[in-house]
Amino acid sequence: MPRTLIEPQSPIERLSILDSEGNLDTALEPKLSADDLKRLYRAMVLGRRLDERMLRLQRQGRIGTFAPIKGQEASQIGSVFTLKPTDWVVPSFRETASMLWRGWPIETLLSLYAGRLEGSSPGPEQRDLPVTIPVATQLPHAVGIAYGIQYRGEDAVVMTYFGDGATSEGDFHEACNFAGVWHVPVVFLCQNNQWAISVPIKKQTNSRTIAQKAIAYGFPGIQVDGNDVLAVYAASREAVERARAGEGPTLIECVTYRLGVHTTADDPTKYRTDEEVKAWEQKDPLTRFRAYLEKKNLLEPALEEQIDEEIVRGVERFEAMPQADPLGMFEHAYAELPPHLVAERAEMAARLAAPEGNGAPTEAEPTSPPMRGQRRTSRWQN
Ligand SMILES: Cc1ncc(C[n+]2csc(CCOP(=O)(O)OP(=O)(O)O)c2C)c(N)n1
Repeated sequence: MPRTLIEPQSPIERLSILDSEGNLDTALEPKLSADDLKRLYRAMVLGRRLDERMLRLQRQGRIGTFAPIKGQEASQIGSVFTLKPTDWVVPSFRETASMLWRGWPIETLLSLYAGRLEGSSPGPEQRDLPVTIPVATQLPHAVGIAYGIQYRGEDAVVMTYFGDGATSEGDFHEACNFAGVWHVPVVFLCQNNQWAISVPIKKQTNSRTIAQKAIAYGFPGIQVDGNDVLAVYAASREAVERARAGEGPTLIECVTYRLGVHTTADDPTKYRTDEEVKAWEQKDPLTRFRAYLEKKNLLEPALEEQIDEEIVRGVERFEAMPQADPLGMFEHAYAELPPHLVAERAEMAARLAAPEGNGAPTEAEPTSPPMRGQRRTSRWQN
């Protein structure tokens, strides 16, 4: 029998509309109203300014570790902008700008990073899932929600976010596989920011693009300039319309860059060069879109001051909240706590109840044996 060629289902397009030199492809320019363009820019600036403020709050010890978004505002806002409130958003841990757009109050977002449960509770009408820390585990959840939408015949789509690193996880492939088989209304939005902590994209995949992985699962994939909000918007709108029309999933790869630290616990100077960062700073999504709006005379003079004021009010509301209850960490993971956690909770409750200074660790015998695989500390060894 001869060898024959099987054509893959679709080639991979790359979309760019407004490049970093300010060149605009007018044939591809989306028809957005002046009001929409201003709303897009405002949301990107809010994402950037809150991110900068959060970094300072973290350095002052007023919030804990978080993952900054600087450089990824166009990927997040260009995509989330295409959704209706009745659609679903399933984020990873770096979607502050998308979440703000979806109506998460600033104080609620901050409270997550201060250990408060509210930070993981969307409003009653909000069709959003909370931040997901385990990489890629949100993707099968997104497909499950999309399957539910299809099963009930609802008019809604799901947009789920993840990074380039997530595409190495089995969860990504399982989610894409079932999304393709079931033809469900889900948009996979990959923010390829070049690094998964210290692992560069070239060590993550040997594929030329992440977008092409969609072909294996039988649905369209597209690569876009993730720092070009117009391109992200155009590709997302197409994908969302397709999903809404019952034409199944799409994978969008936004090629972008994380300009800052992976999280506030990370030091990127250990693994990437200043030259690389500087080159990407030249492609900043905000500068580019600002120049585009300037030409259209759509820049609002006091916008940044208004946004900063909004952030100040949000931080004030956050700081007026009571402190998180440390015992809250024992809730919600297990219906019935395993014995070692019952012991830990009792120990912590005793420490919290002790008068100041008396809650320090003691060399006393532990109240429960270590779990299998748990490392023995000096306390266990006594
Ligand atoms: C299942 C799992 N493995 C490892 C980690 C530790 N971890 C946190 S973020 C991260 C890299 C994620 O990279 P990517 O998916 O590209 O997203 P980015 O942080 O670049 O936005 C890793 C390995 C984790 N949170 N979950």
